[in-house]
Amino acid sequence: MNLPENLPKAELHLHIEGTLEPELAFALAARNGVDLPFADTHELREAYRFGDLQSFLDLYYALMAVLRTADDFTELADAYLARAAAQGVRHAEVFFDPQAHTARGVPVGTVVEGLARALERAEERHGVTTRLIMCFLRDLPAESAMETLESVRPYLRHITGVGLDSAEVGHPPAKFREVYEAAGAMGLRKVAHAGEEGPPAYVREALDVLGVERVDHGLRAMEDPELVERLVRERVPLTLCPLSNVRLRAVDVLEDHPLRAMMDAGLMVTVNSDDPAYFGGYVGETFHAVREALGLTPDDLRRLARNSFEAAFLDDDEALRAR
Ligand code: ES4
Ligand code: ZN
Repeated sequence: MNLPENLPKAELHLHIEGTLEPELAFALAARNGVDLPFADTHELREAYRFGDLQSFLDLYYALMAVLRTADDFTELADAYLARAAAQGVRHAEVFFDPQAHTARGVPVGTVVEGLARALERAEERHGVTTRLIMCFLRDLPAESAMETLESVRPYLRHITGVGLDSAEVGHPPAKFREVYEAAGAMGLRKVAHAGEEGPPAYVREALDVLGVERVDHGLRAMEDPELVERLVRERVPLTLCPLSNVRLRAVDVLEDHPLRAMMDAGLMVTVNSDDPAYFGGYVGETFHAVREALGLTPDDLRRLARNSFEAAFLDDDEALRAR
């Protein structure tokens, strides 16, 4: 069906580990002999009542224990790409968290090669072009991020950029100044989560200290009119994740989400799913939900889709072909 929410679009804020559905988690647990602290998928879904970012992250890191082999990562990414393609995604920029896996004894090469296998065949299989972005866990020391960056040198052909995620408050972007400088010197593009739970100052720092080209979330920028003006003037893309913001209690209900106000302010915003297995919807469902809750028009949805291709790490001719 040609629903307005299924129009061609790019997804720019998607954690591949956040696409781990309960059914796949249990299948991989059985295959890999991993014990999950939940009896079944129903009991696991019952645990998806989050109070804030940290309560989500605790479950997100715990469930990753089932991801062990390159095939596991390939299967995970393939399942996401198939679902995304069915909802109109033509281009996906996929985040992964190398440190969450190396800390469990899974080599970074296993993760990258497993994901890359799925991503590289996605254009042929699903009609989706892809990029891979490695995120540093900001609640770990900057030294660990630097070691992680060094460790992917053999796999750089698979990796387009770096990002920054996990627990935001107390871990300002400036903590990673040197890591981002080194990433830039390696030819990597730069994004960072900022202004999800953290203050507007973190958004400024991500721009000024890290030199990011896009801001992931950026929700709390709305508290600072001068910052909004700058983001508009510089056309800095913000990758919003409205369902995530509701589930992690950054906004009370979707009807209160500032997406519409941000569009009206002239901000370059995109709509994304973040961790769709946990937050109640992939990008098609997300477009549908914001359309209903905020009364977005077909024109608004087309603008969001256009923004997503403009903000993507694609050349102009690639972006045109993807649309
Ligand atoms: C995340 Cl929603 C969110 N925020 C920060 N870090 C994350 N990692 C995965 N999902
Ligand atoms: Zn995120």
